[in-house]
Amino acid sequence: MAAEEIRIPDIGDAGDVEVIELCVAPGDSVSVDDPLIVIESDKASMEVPSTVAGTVDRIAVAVGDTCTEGDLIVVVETEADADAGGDANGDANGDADAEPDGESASEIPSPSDAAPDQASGIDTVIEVRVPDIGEASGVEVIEIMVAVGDEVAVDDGLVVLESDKATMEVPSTAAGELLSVDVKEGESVDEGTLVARVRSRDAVSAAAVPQAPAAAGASAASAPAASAPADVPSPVPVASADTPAASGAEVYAGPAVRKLARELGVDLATVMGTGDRGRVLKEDVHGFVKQALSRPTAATSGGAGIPPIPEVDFARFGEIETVPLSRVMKTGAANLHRSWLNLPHVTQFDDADVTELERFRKSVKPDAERAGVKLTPLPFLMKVAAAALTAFPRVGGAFSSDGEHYVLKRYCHIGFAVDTPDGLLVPVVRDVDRKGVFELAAEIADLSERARTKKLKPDEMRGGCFSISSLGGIGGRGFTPIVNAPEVAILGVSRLSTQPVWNGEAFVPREMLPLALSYDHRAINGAEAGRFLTWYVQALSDVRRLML
Ligand code: CAO
Repeated sequence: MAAEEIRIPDIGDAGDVEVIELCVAPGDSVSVDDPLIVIESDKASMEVPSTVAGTVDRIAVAVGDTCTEGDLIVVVETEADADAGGDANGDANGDADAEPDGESASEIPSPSDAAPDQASGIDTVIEVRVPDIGEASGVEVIEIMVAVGDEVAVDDGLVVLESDKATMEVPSTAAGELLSVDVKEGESVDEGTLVARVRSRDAVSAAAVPQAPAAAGASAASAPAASAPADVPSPVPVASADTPAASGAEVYAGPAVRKLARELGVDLATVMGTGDRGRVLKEDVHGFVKQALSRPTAATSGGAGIPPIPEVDFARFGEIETVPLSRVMKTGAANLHRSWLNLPHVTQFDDADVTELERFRKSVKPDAERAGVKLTPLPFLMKVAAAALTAFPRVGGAFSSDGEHYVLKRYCHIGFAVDTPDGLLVPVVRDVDRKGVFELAAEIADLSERARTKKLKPDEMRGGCFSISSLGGIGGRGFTPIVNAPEVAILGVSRLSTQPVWNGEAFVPREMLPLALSYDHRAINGAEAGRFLTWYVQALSDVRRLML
């Protein structure tokens, strides 16, 4: 028997980390790579796996403790001879001879454990690895954007990764010839996984992890195990599910809990966390499953007791083609369904007379063009919505999931639906109340362009108080949008048209904009929604009212 001390491994530049979960208890049997504890930094949470097999003798940390690299966390009794464990200090000092080495103690592979460089002369081979991808792990490679032999520039996308919550490109950290692509489509990768190798003649980018030419024997173990992912630029998240309710991204849970939820098919966003600051614990996931299983089920029912739509073999009726849905589309569909089922939706309609506003918009379009922005009605609709939300703060608030309280927000962030080839995305414009219309137009153009080219960051799709879905550029006379929960209301905008309007004496041609306000009837009642929409319509009809 030998007592092996397991310590916090190299965690790059993460600095102090908090212990947020203990995965084992004294007396538990553990195998190599079994998670012992979960630690969390500002950027990510990660499991610290056991580097040996044996029985947990002692746990040296508690939930909430702050630790750093090299701190003792667990003592494991092993059958092996004490020496066999080598450096049982988690190899914080980089002793590569030790059997349970520093790298295996970290879930993040060393950035420089590379194959020998084939380059000669002054060539440098740069390894491009999966950078810090937040809490996402086991993300799928959905697209290889380059081929061996390609010339790539710094920041050129090499591969596209997709997690539950986002799609992101991994950019090249060096310019040069692509020597290898080390991942395949469909493969699951984590932070630190080698993506590609680039032969670079340029100076090595600070972000890159160079493999020195002919540096045979260079100690791989001497490279900080987690520093490369922390050093390399963040991947460019390019799309994210339009996330109405708490998305997986917003759920506060450690990787072990996320893994358990994945295994059990539980959507973490629907689990109420009972841990500190609402953290979802394993017990919460188990309790959720237990409760779901004990619910009465009807043999003829689908989810929520709704009769399922029958499976049909369409091929019986003619030739068909099955097209896989993108992850964004799937997540979006689930979120829309969840909002539709959870929120009692009511939709209220009105037409705004935007004749004067349109005249004004057209008159300032040349100014906008000179300022480099295209001025559509949307930034005006957004700006006036911000004023309406200030006048009716409950419409931009949130209804607590326990039905006990209401959240009023002292900020005014408005999302807008963007139709992209990957599915519907809802980027959020921050502080709309504090921005001018030209500034809003520029932001709308930038966010929708980046939504369509997969360059949006997940954070740019969070934090909305209200959403606008504008189909005005496409057409249609009206539609009933689904609330982007946990927001309370969404405005559907259709195509404006010239209508004959009675002014008390005669019918006059006016530019009328059809609007539909869908709202969560639990959060606001019809009268409040009616007042909100009426206020909004009047303000659009005469924006001078905003000065009153
Ligand atoms: N009525 C008439 N014309 C309108 C209009 C309206 N309500 N809104 C916009 N237009 C015009 C614009 O002025 C522009 O005309 P010009 O090209 O002559 O200047 C044209 O329609 C195209 O506008 P746009 O779509 O490029 O720009 P936008 O600011 O109106 O919208 C965006 C941007 C990103 C919201 C839009 O491109 C989009 O993706 N819409 C789809 C949203 C969607 O899918 N919603 C449904 C979600 S399900 O609830």
